[in-house]
Amino acid sequence: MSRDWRRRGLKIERVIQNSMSKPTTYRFSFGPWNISEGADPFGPEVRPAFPHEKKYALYKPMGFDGVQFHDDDVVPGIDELNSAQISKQCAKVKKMLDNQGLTPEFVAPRLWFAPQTVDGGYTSNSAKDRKYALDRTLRTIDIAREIGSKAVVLWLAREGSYIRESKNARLAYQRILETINAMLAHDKDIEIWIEPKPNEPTDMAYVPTIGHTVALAYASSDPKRVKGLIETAHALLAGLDPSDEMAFALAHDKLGSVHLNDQNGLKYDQDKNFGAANLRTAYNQVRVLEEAGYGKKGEFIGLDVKAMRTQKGKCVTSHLTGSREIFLHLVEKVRSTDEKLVQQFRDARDYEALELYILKHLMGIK
Ligand code: 3MF
Ligand code: MG
Repeated sequence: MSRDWRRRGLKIERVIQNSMSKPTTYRFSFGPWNISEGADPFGPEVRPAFPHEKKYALYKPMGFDGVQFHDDDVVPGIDELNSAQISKQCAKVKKMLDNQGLTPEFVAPRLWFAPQTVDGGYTSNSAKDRKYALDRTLRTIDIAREIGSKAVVLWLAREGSYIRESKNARLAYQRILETINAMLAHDKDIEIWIEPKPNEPTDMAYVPTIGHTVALAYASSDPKRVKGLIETAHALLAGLDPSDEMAFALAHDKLGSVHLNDQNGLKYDQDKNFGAANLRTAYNQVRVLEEAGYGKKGEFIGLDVKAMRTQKGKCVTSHLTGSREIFLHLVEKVRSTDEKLVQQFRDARDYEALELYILKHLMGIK
């Protein structure tokens, strides 16, 4: 184990050196749900509907190359269709992606809408509902393969509890692990990226942080194929620093993707524009990604940002292009950070001077 860690340490140093020599060209992705009509739990849509199929033509002109899907974004009405019908729809989506020159980054089973998932899928107390969740997940893997995607994302929305006494938490972890192993056995190439979130819609989720995700990965039957997807807002809701969460995943070679956005304090999941609540936290996320060479193996910079309800338009996209723009500006800020100076301040343990330097650098003050 300790030798393994030494090797990993050396590898991290090599990655740091590599990433300094060849700048990464970042590729961006988002899911069609990011372009919404503005409904929230307190009111209906405020903008005219924009058809799902038309959204894909917007990606490239907006500077995005990757599409994130839910299973029913690819195959609407999935529960009513047989496997031949599902395959036919997948072929149609694949052709559309090929025509547009887009990459399907991942497919995620939407296990929080159907009546069978009211109390969770994999961790439901009902064997019948657990079977529904597993069947739908295995079908999601098939869909991912058919449209040419190498990963399935598990946002474990309702795998948690509203009251602690309602489920056996130890059994719940076992059931999540069994599901992961069944997925790995179903397909020998697919990667599983777990997206942790501490709460909402449940009171407490069973996989709230990247630490839980990484533990599940190592406990699984094929740890190399189980990784995490870190969302800024989810880490902040857990009271953690998103850049440290990313660094932890990267140290284990387990950052499959990211959902960059922002969050203003401990409240509902806001999915604000990247950098909108805390520019310094955003800078540090970019710094960690850049330093690790994230993106060099084709990983995407995924965004999960919500358009403001107040925004007018038939199809609103400026929250996405704006977040992408801020990310790229922060890449420049990271690349122009005087790392020699940072090292001098570290050596002298003068963190007051280091902090002032970083703040002035972010403000563009020499
Ligand atoms: C939930 C989320 C979701 C997931 C998406 C993919 C709306 O808080 O962040 O985005 O990322 O459903 O599983
Ligand atoms: Mg998300």
